[in-house]
Amino acid sequence: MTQAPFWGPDFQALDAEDPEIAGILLSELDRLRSGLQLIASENYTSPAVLAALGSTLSNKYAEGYPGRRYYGGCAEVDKAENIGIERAKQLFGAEHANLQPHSGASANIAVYGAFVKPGEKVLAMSLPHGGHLTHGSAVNFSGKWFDVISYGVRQDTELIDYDQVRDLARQHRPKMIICGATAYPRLIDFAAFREIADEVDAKLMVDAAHFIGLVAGKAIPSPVPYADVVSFTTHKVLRGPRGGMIVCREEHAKAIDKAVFPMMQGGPLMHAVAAKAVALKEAATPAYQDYAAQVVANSKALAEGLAEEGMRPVSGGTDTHLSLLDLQPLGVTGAEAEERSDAAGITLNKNAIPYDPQKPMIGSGIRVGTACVTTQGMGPVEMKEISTLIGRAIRTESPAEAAAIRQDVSGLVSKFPAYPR
Ligand code: DSN
Repeated sequence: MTQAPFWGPDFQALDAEDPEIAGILLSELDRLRSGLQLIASENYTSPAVLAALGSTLSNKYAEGYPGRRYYGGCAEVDKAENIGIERAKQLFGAEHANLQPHSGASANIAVYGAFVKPGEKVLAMSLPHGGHLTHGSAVNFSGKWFDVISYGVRQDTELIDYDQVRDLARQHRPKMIICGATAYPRLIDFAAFREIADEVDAKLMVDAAHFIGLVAGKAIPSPVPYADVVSFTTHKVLRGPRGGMIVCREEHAKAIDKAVFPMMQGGPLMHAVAAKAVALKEAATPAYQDYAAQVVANSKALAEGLAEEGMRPVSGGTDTHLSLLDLQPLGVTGAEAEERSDAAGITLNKNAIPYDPQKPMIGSGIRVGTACVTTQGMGPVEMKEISTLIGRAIRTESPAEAAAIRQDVSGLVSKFPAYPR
C-alpha cells in the first residue's frame, strides 16, 4: 500500500447515492453466488482486477500511446500501459502488444483495418460451425464490408476440414485467413494454417479470445509463433477485465497500433488497461498455470459426465475449457435446455451444432465451459455432480423439480463460494 485513503470502489457511496443501481449490483452478486455459471466465455475476476476497474483511471483521456499522447497529465497512465505491454509481451512471448481495444470485436475490426481493404477477400470459419460474428457473418461489419469465404468442420469428425481450408485458400487467394472460434472444443492446428497462409501469401490472424487464458497458463499450445497477429478478449479464461487485446509480430506493430487508434477507437479506457495489466501479472503465476490445467481437466470430466447423461459431445469430447453437447438424443432443443437449466439455477447457453437442423435461435445443442467453476475451486468430483444436475434440469418441465434442483445447486455452490462474503 503506497497511500491511503484510496478512492477506489466504494459500495456505500453508491448505495447512498443510487440505491436502485446498488440493489442491482447486489442482486447480480447474489445470482453469481447462488447459481452455477457455465457460460464458456465468462469468468470471475479477482478483487485486484475489480479495484483497478473501479479506479480514477477511468477519468483520464489518453488518446495515443505511452509517450505520444494527445493530452497532458498522462504520466501515470503511461506507466500503467507500459507495464501492461511488457507483461503481455513476456507472458505470450510476443514482439508487440496493444492493450487498448475495448472488446474482442473492436480488436478484430482493428486487425481487418490493418490488413484488408473493404471488398477484399478473407477466409474464416463459418459462424454455424463455431466461428464468430466478426469472422464474416452477413449481419456484421465483417460480412458487410469484406468478401468473406467460410470454411467449416467435416460432418463425420466435426473437426476443422483442413483440406477444405487449403482448397478454398488456393481457389480464392484471400488477403487474410482467420482461425479461432467460439464453439470449437478441440485444439486448432496453427502450423497447418500457417502453411496454407504462406502458400497463398495471406496474413494469418488467430482469434484466440476463447482459449488465450489456456495459452497463458501453458495448458495448450500457443498460436503466437505461427500467427501474424493474435487478437483476443481478456475476460474469458484469462480472468481479466472485460476488454480486448492484440499481440503481433514487430513488423505489424505500427499498422496494428494505427488501426486501433486513431482508425477504430478514440480514447482508451485506462482503468481497463490497468486492470488488464493486473490480470496479466496474475496469469504469469504458477497458481494460474495450475488453474488453467484444472480448467481443461474439469472440462473433460464435465463432457464425460454429460455424455453419461445421454448428451452427445460434438467431436467426441474436448481439449479445452468448453464442450458442445448435441441434445438430439434426448429430444430436447438447445433453447429448451437453456430455459430449463436457468429455472434450476444453472446458467449455460443454447448453441448451434455443426450441420444443425434447427434455426440458430433454437439450436440443437448447449455450450458449457469450466472457467467460473474452476475459479471457485471445484474439481472432477463436482463436475460429475454438475453433469447430473444439468441432466436432471434438462429432462424436466416440472417447476417443483426445477426448484428442487435449484436447492441442490445452491448446496453445491455454497461449498465453493464465488466472491466469499
Ligand atoms: N460472446 C462470446 C462468446 O460467448 O463466445 C464471443 O464473443
